[in-house]
Amino acid sequence: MVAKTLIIGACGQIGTELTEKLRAEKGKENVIASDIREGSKLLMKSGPFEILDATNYDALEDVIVHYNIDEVYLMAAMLSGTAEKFPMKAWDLNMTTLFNALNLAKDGKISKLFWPSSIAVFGPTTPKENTPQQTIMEPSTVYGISKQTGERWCEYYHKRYGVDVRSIRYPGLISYKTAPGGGTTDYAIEIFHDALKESYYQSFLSQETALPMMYMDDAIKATIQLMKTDHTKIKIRSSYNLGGISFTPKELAKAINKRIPQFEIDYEPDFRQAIADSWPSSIDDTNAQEDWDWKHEFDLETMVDAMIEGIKAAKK
Ligand code: AKB
Repeated sequence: MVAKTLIIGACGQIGTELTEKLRAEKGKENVIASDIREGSKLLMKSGPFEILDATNYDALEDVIVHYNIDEVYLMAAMLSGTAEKFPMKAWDLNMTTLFNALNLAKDGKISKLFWPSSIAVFGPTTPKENTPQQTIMEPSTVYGISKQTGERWCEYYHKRYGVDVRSIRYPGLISYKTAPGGGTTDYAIEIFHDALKESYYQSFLSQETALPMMYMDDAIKATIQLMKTDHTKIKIRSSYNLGGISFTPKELAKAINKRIPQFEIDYEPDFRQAIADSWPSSIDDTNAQEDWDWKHEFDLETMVDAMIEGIKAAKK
């Protein structure tokens, strides 16, 4: 029998594409999408959908029992930019949903849990280039603090209760199917939409701000690959570093200029500059490569092509 999957936060940037991919792989009736509010009609019609507030333990348990769920992808979170505006709300959402899922796993209600961490777990005292898996971690953002704390709890629940929890420290994720929600790396998505619409973009990060990034197809591939890996191979139960591409707004603008020659960019850094300055500029993901054969496919040029083609095709 195919294991039934629940995706929490299915209408978000990662959740939408993850739901689509898992439904294609496992059959639509085996993948239950859920979110606190309705999302795209396409996603809601392509299989079972539940309105679910995952901070509510009983409501989450009801859905899990009702559908006989085996594995959960907990993709609901408040991202870095928004979390700085609503610190307590972000802490509550990011931690309560994680504890609810970890406790349901501990009580045997589900057998496997995916929880996303982020490069935000690192801070200004972390080595910036090729940041290792294990290093100084003093995050200075609300979002980063919640992700680092979450990682410690994931490892604790695995060691103490045997919970099969798996996690990735996502870099900035670049996609065109769903708008991102309140992150610092969102400029790398907005730039494409504005370039195609008005040949101009005002960046909220400075031109030399290098950040680790990844095209969504690679991120979805990594997530599903990690969940399919035999549990004996998973050596890290906090969260795996994941590399991908690293570029600055200036380098991205140059790559877009090759395809849209009239495109122009200005730089007007806002409060998100301080967040970006506290994060690594590139990531060492040797552990993911060694433990579960991770390898990314998209580089800067192929990602730019995919974004421009994707946005154009979606408009037709
Ligand atoms: C954000 O910018 O907050 C996210 C992240 C790096 O986790 N995209």
